[in-house]
Amino acid sequence: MPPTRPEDPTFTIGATERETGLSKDVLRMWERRYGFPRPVRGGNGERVYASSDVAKLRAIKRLMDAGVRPGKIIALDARALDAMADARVPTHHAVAASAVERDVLGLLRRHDAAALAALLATLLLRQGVQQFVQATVAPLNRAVGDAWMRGELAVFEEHLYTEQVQATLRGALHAFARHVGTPRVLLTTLPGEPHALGLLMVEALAVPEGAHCISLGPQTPVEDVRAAAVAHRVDVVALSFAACFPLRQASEALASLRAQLPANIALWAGGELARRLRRTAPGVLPLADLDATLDALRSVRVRGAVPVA
Ligand code: B12
Repeated sequence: MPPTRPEDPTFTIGATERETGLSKDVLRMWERRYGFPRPVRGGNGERVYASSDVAKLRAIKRLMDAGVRPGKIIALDARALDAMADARVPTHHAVAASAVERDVLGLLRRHDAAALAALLATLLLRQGVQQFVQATVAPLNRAVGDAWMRGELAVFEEHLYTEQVQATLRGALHAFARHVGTPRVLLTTLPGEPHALGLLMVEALAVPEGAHCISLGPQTPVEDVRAAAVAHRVDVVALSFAACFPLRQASEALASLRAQLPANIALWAGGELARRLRRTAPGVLPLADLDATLDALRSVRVRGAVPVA
């Protein structure tokens, strides 16, 4: 472990927990089990962590979030961990698209919120809301997520990105306020799923297709989703699940909701996890990407019937 320099910031166990997302118990348990991290003791015998250890712990946590077991990587040095994170980030971007990504990531790192808001608004006006969601926001989400995964973006920078995109989409939707339309779509996520951008992306796709959307925002208990669906007389309940949401929890919650919902209300499940829901949720329509979502919405207009499963 590189020697710590006196000017290097040090972290208490509380600060290390906040910085890394790893609980105090896990930090103490790893220290005992793996001999890492190796805090020194402060004047009162409290643990004091070096910034290099905290950086390595963050890299380990990012890989854990992508499904890697800590025991397999804890002995690796920070460089090897970053290389492993890089290897997990698929290089799937066409050259053209990366110009916008480079600009947005640059503005996020320069903390230039005003220029970011202006760029997003310009792209939306140039492309129109549906194209903006599909051709700009979807790839940007991946670029921002991958940059966070590689430790190239801080959590607060990712948060700024989310807020700016949400503000841009909400601005467009509010400029188009409509109080009727079909199908009537209830949008939300279940408890434990904080990713709410997908809901707004679907709403921005659906409203221009004539749908009337009621968004409850993230984390609504299953029982309340049923009650809201009945109260708002909706045709569709549309839920979003990011890749990191536990599959079994999603399948069980969807099955329970399907059983509680009146049969005439369709249940759509979207988000990256939907790719893995195909076999596990009868009576639920998994829609993993935006093209499939648009097809489902357009088929309502063409066939006058809501696709159910
Ligand atoms: C912004 C963001 C956050 C924000 C969300 C803020 C907010 N208000 O929404 C915050 C900071 C809360 C967050 C938290 C976390 N995040 Co996050 N997040 C993202 C990010 C960058 C972008 C936006 C997003 O919400 N995407 C999720 C949806 C919109 O995208 P999608 O699943 O691909 O869905 C697509 C389609 O299916 C469709 N769609 C989406 N929803 C729906 C719904 C319906 C009905 C339909 C029809 C279609 C549809 O739209 C999308 C178009 O591309 C993504 C990166 C990415 N690649 O998307 C990471 C990402 C999803 N997060 C990730 C992780 C790991 C986390 C954390 C666990 C990190 C942590 N340790 O704390 C926590 C989650 C904690 C928890 N309790 O679950 C990982 C998941 C990796 C994995 N394979 O498991 C990702 C992919 C980043 C990465 N590259 O590693 N995150």
